[in-house]
Amino acid sequence: MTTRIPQVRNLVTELPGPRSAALAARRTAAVAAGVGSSVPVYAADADGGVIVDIDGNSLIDFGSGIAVTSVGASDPAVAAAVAGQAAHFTHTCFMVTPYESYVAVAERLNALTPGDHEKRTVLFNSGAEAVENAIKIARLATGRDAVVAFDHAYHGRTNLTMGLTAKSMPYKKNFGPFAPELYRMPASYPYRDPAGTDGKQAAADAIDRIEKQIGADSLAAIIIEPIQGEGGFIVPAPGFLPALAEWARINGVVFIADEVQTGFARTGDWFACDDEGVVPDLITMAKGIAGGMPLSAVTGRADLLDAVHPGGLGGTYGGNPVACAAALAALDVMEERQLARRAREIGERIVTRLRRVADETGIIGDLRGRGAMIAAELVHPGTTEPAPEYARAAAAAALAEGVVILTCGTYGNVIRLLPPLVIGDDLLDDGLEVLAAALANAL
Ligand code: PLZ
Repeated sequence: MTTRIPQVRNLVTELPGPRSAALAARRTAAVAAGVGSSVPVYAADADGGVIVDIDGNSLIDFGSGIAVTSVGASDPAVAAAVAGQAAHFTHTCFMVTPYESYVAVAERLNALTPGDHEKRTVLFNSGAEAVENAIKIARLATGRDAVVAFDHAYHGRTNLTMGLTAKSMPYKKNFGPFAPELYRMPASYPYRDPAGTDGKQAAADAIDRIEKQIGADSLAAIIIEPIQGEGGFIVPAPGFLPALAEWARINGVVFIADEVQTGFARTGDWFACDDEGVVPDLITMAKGIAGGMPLSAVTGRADLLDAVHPGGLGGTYGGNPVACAAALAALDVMEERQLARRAREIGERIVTRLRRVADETGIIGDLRGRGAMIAAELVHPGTTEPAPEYARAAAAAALAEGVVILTCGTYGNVIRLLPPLVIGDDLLDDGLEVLAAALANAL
């Protein structure tokens, strides 16, 4: 693999360096305090598995901008597609003067997503917008109102999606009131919930509650992340998703898989649903779809999407032509470089290294995930008591050594790894050594 930027970790200042520190001061005076940043260094360049900051430090990227830059942050084919499209037209609005790339992206998504039934696609800008629209479509198509989401869920920050998101701080607190007819059900969280280790039983419990508290004939949709992302990379027990999907099918409830974080080769398949052969009625996608350009999509059953009256779906920027060009290029890169297979190799390397850390330190209560979406849930040794302070300390220590690590989890105690799928083994191993030492020192 050729990269523009040398694929090495190299610190030339303390972090943050002087230029980043100066920008932080400007930022405080200009940018709303409500927007946080995990890392206090400012980016100048990024390529492959490396982010270069404005002080000249080269950091290893284990976050991909929250699972976005799977093909790298400046893949040459994506960059050329963006520049090529921008040189012709940056925007016309698909609702005014349509263009081919939107149609081509829809064709690609219809073919790539699970199931060989007739499908349609509609494009938007953000993950939250895709989720909002999936719910709109499900409600219109079923004529029902209620929507079920799950414990530990994350679906976005707009009003409807905030309501679907489980965690109060920082996402929801004091931002209400939230939309009505949203119901929350227990998820399958095998590590924390013994009942959740039997996927079929966990689904039966959720279904029983749905039937008692809502009634199937009032329920428009069930929305679920096949692996819960922000909630802590929670992989449901086998059988949970298929049982929910099957119940939804029998009861005319729209089963929506939110694959915004799990999609596009990240988990070692095109989509996380592929693992158990689950075929959602609708699937929401964003993040990895377009090599870093803002684009999102709802793809699903043609009868559901085509139930909406002409003009009922849209938005000024949805399916922007520059983003569509980037998506077509990024999808080619994923196919040509077999990034789904690479995701599995990356995951195995990560798990092998972190398994040793688990044995040596006792602070990893659960090591889980799939493909290049791996997390370590940190606990006080010998207990299952969440240790968010270890997660914070380990992420900070790794950053000080030049490795960007994200945390997540309902309890804030999860270290998550989402490296670009184009990262090389040497860089990956170097980053893992840094993380291993940071975890060992967190105790
Ligand atoms: N659905 C499953 O993971 C976004 C959010 C980070 P947007 N996750 C990262 C943050 O703190 O804002 C996400 C997701 C799932 C929906 C979304 C929302 O996607 O593109 O951020 O709107």
